[in-house]
Amino acid sequence: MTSALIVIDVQNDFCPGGALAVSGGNDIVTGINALMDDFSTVILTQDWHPAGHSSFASSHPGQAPMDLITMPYGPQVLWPDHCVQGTAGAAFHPDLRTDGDLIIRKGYNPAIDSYSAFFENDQTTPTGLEGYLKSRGITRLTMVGLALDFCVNYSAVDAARLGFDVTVREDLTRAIDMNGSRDAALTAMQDAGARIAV
Ligand code: VGL
Ligand code: ZN
Repeated sequence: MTSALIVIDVQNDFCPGGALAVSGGNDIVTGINALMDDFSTVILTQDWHPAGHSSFASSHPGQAPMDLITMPYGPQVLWPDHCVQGTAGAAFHPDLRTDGDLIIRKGYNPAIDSYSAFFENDQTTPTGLEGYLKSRGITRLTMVGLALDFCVNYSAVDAARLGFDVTVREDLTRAIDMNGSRDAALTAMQDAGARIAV
């Protein structure tokens, strides 16, 4: 089986000091860099929002970050402005190796958020990653990165549903963990058939 490492959203805004900082987000960089040596295919994802994105609380008068609203495609957590295209916050962590094969950007549609590396949050608009992997004969995926309970979770669940053999290296992730979202994510990923490894 041909394998790929998928490195999710290891960007400045998800690391301490960033706009949507995940506690300990920077601690996983060294381990991820080392793990890249074990894979012939490495794919990085990058959360990449236009200014004024509909997932930002600032785009919804009267709403605050972490509020939950209903969008035409379903429930959506509202976030602080983060990973705005071309800003320092959207850049990869400066120590992250970026010599991978493919960088896939997501969340650029102003009206739809995109946690998953495979589909936007409408769960139907593809990013193209499935085709990239399948056309290259890749069947097995290892996932690491940020945040465990959002973008890693949605990516792992979608990948398992698409038939990939998925392992999440939990030690190389960190979670936002709001309202039990970390535990819920671990359950969701396992229920979808992903393996949680440390
Ligand atoms: C993410 C919230 C908003 C993530 C991205 O990378 O997990 N979370 N945008
Ligand atoms: Zn985002």
